[in-house]
Amino acid sequence: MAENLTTIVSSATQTVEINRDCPTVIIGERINPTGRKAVLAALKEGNFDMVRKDAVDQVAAGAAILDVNAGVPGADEPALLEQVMRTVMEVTDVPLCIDTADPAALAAALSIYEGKALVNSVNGEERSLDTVLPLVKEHGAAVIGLCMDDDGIPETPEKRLAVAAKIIERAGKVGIPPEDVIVDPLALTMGADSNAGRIALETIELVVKEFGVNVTMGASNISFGMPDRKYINSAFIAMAIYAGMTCPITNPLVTEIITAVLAADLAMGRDDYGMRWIEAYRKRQKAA
Ligand code: THG
Repeated sequence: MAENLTTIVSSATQTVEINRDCPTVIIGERINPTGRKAVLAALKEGNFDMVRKDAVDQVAAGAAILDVNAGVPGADEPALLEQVMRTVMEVTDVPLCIDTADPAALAAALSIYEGKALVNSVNGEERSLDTVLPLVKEHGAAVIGLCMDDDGIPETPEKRLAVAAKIIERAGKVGIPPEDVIVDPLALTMGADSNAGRIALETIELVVKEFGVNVTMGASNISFGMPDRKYINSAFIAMAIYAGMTCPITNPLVTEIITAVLAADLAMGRDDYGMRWIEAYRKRQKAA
């Protein structure tokens, strides 16, 4: 069993610690035109009101980090990502998770960021390792490593573990320590493969046992195409926390999800005297 590693990410004014002894760190997913049509439409019109609202609301609901994605087809992604990040940083103080597949956008984003960012993401493809890891090292950031490589997304937990091992090793070669690599086992859609959830959960267990690194996941991918997704997502997120996931990328505005995370932390002994649970309960009472 590997030692539990701690990942630190920060903004100019806040530091977030990610570790299996700490409460689960929620990375708010909502600032993402790829996943959300309304955000896409607003950004296409140069309207950042929704970005501001999603930033403020997610932090109020319990996000400790905000994922920021500006993937608008046809747009100048480096410029747009910078603009979206500046907008978010004007209205919140939390650290950011820079979500882009464009190396130029990543470089631009890192160069304006104050603090230790979380880069989303690198994967096991040679091209990705060669372009992303040096940028992560240069800026002293942390990075999410996706369990996929030039052959695609492996079908078995063992093969996904092997991709995680490769990413951690290659990160080490450029001077990025394992605590700065957060592994994403990749949650695929259960609608396409009924084993998708189990494979992700088993991958988490293997990765934690072998490397002790922190683990993230776009946990809501699992329920695409299913009705009543929030119930699936909340059950799955609690199971993934038990398996060792420490920082899910999810939507904290969904009551079922945030309560599942808080309940899982309570059950895992990460909420002394249930203070966080009670505080969240009071907040819901007040809002009702
Ligand atoms: N791993 C990592 N990063 C990721 C993902 C992952 N980043 C993107 C994605 N997956 C996680 N982010 C989102 C963002 C928004 C939504 C889902 C995942 C979302 N989807 C609406 C839905 O599911 O109903 C779309 C509806 C709409 O169009 O508004 O909100 O796996 N490392």
